[in-house]
Amino acid sequence: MAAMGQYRNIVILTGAGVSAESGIDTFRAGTDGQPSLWEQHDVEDVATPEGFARDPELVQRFYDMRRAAIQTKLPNPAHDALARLDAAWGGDLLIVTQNVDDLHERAGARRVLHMHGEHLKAWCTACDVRSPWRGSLADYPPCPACQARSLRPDVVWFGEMPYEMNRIYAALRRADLFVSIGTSGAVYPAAGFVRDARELGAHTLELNLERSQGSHLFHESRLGPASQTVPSWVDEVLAGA
Ligand code: BV8
Repeated sequence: MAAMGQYRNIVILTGAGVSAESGIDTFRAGTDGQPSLWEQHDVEDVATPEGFARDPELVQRFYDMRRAAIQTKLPNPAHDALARLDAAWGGDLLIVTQNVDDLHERAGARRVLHMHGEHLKAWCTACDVRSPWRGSLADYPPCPACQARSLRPDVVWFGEMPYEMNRIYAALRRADLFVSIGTSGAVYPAAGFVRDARELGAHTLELNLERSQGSHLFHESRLGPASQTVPSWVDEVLAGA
């Protein structure tokens, strides 16, 4: 097992920036000029229950397009490094991801929690069962469990409760290191975790392409692309730095 330097229990929060170099669009345009999701779609229309009730076809197509797109992408060195850390780390480690892609898992990470749901799952609003799903939902296929044509993306929209909040706060209470990677710090409650971790005594580190809305809350911020900053940080922490 890895040398255990000054840290034992780690919570890592990831956002769209960790998947950007895999070719998955982030939500908010950064300075890198990449297209961003919320520039092309109004959040209210495609990422809220109200938007889904108003125009379900629009929302289903928005998620169908993204669900198909992620299946053509590959993990990048940031995902690979986090998987390597997960495999080697003897203490507690939890990767809390805001992302709905499966690139952490495809890189080999095991201790992953999708607080905003997953593209590759469908949630039946008739029987509440969640099923693995890779295809389209816009043509209203039957739920594998109850056959009702009531499937929606298993994704947490604005105004909906993120998943496993108790498990996340329990991990934050035990953490002595909190690392935030590739997130703008724009959306709560995820954006508040750094404040919670800090108040609970953890060291807080941000790895991001540019300063985020929460940068001032971190003990330390390292700027650069995740494919570079994450592997070098993982090497450091495995060396017991
Ligand atoms: C809730 C899934 C109650 C869907 C998403 C007023 C004040 C405070 C809060 C609120 C408020 N009004 C409303 C709220 C609550 C609301 C909220 O926070 N709104 C914001 C807009 C103010 N939140 C909610 O509704 C949440 N639910 O609050 O329930 C509750 C409260 C407490 C406890 C329990 C329950 C639910 C929000 C979930 C919405 N769903 N995603 C989908 O994917 O389609 S949100 C989505 O945007 C992401 O999941 C993520 O959470 C969020 C932010 O995105 P990021 O991942 O940060 O991506 P972004 O593009 O913004 O930034 C990318 C970053 O990466 C940038 O900083 C960039 O510089 C960097 N980067 C880019 N390239 C690279 C890079 N970094 C490194 N390397 C690179 N190569």
